[in-house]
Amino acid sequence: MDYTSILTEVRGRVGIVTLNRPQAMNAFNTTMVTELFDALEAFDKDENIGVLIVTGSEKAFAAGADIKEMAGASPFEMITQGRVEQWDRIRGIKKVIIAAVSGWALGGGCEFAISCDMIIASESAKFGQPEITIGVIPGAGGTQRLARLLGKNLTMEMVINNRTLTAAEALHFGLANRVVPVEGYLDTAVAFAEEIAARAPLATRMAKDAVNAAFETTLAEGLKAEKRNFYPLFSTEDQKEGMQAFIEKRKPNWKGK
Ligand code: DAK
Repeated sequence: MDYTSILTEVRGRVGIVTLNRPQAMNAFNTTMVTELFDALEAFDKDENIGVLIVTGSEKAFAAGADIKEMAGASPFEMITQGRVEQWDRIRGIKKVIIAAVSGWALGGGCEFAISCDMIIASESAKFGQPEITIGVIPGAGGTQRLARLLGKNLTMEMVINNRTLTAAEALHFGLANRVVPVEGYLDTAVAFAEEIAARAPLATRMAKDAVNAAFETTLAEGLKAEKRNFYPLFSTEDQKEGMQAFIEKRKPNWKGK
């Protein structure tokens, strides 16, 4: 594919999308958003890929939506240009997505990172929702996802008073899974992704779906969603192989069937 605002790369069973608008701190313009989700969906369909990574540069994961593109928009344009539908495409990705975040993850950049399944942060990563400073509020899920991840009070501070979280704070509050040195942060994320890509693919997919259900529904409905994903795995070759391998004290050989 000929992308203009992202780069794509495959390392082993890991598909990597790199946001690539260095002149604008990787701010999301319409083209970059479309390309990002097109690339993620293509990797999601690719049988040779097990896990997806989205990253930016050392300096900026993404500094939010492109303010220059958005500044003159009318409410009608904001709605009809399909922006909401575009951002929602992340919810359709079945494979695990890891955000490898270094530098600024602001506004839509922070919202995108927390829409992924896990975050590997470099020591320089900074997470924030500065929309209030330009007269708006988060529009890509920030108020909802941050509140679920961090609780009400810290989310209020971030959204209302532009509190930025350092990488160490993000780790402390459970936003980041790991904080690693800036040098080689992407390599660390790839190694982490490879570990996940080597696991039973169907179980991994069902696990992601079940955990996500916890953010969408009540406990009772979430427990039902978990059961709906648990029992069908007993019809897979991988379940038989995984349990037999345990009994025979050997490594399982996953088929994704
Ligand atoms: N948009 C456009 N350009 C940006 C940008 C952005 N968000 N962030 C940085 N740039 C540009 C700068 O304008 C500058 O361009 P030139 O002046 O060189 O042409 C270049 O990138 C370098 O930036 P700085 O000179 O400012 O670099 P610094 O190191 O001094 O500062 C910074 C870095 C990231 C702290 C700073 O640039 C900054 O504060 N940027 C803005 C951060 C921000 O306010 N982000 C929130 C944007 S609002 C929606 C979905 C999503 C959204 C909305 C709706 N729907 C589904 C409906 C999301 C909204 C947002 O994210």
